[in-house]
Amino acid sequence: MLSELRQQKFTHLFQILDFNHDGLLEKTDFQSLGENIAIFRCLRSPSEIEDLINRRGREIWDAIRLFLDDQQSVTQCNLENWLQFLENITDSKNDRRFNVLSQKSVRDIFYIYDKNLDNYLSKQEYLCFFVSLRVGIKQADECFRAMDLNDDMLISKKELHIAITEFFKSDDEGSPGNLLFGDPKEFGFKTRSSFY
Ligand SMILES: [Ca+2]
Ligand SMILES: [Ca+2]
Ligand SMILES: [Ca+2]
Repeated sequence: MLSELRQQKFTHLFQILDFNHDGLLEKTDFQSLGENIAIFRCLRSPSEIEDLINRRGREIWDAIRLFLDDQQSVTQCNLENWLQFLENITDSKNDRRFNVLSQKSVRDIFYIYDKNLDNYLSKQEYLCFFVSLRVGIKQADECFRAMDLNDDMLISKKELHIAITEFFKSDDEGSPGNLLFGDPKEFGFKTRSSFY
């Protein structure tokens, strides 16, 4: 069973991914979010970064479909399915797979958002991450500071990896990584009309 905190975090992530806010994840949500990221990251086609964003969107969607139906006839994923999908990925029996995925996510996020290639995410680069995911930037400062564990005003790959692991695994209200995609409490479980 997922704890209430993890349900809240995963629901928040669902709302970010559900680009057209219809309460279902579909292939088009990942395509639209990919386009949005490319716009806010100021990518010009053709772009290898944009290709990676689109490829990852397809991979995540395919993984969801595969989990929900071996025949891949699934065309939609509701919140309940999404929570089951993440419960499975973050189950301790799948630790090795989770670790591979989290390392890959760190590499991808840096590939997309570390614009000046210094192997750190500056606050400005992190703001781009927030805006491209349409997370309210008024929380960005608090979230950035929470994840910047050594207070050097930069997020290292290690700090991001800790944050990703905490976001998906931690049941502790005080874990800084809970704030990776913004404060879930600001959005969590609100109705669609009050959410946007
Ligand atoms: Ca949708
Ligand atoms: Ca950088
Ligand atoms: Ca730091």
